[in-house]
Amino acid sequence: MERTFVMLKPDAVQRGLIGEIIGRFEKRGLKIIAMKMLHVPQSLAEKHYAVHKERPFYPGLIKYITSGPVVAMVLEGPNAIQAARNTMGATNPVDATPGTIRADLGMEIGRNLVHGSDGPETAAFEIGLWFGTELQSWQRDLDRWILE
Ligand code: D4T
Repeated sequence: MERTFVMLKPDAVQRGLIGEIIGRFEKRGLKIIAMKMLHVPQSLAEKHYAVHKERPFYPGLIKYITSGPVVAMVLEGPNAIQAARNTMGATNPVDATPGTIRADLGMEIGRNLVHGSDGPETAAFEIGLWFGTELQSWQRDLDRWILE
């Protein structure tokens, strides 16, 4: 079992797409084991996007992510990191495959609706940063019909 961090960005919340987007992860079979809505403090945004600090888009990215509430969650499942990223689609919605969240609902990279961890180390870092270490999974009775 793998865990990944996923965040619905402020455009997803403002556009009333929380249910639509979470529904796609949930229906696919990724299990939500933690979730919260919050206004991202500047300090958390800077820690989350520290790897992009020197990039030209960094100031706009921080402004965007702190511009309104987000919905942060931890998803669990086999290959959860890749499964979530494939459900989201390419970073730039114009390159994303139809059927993915970003292709179906987005237009530009600076409003790409959703974030998902890009690897096991990033996932561990981001889950710790946003939720701490005390996460508990739960038994889903449907699992035997979703997972072999
Ligand atoms: P996130 O981190 O939001 O899930 O996106 P990705 O993992 O798919 O992509 P990323 O880390 O390369 O980019 C982080 C974030 O920065 C925005 N961005 C990125 C941007 O506004 N302009 C750019 O040129 C790039 C490369 C979008 C996602």
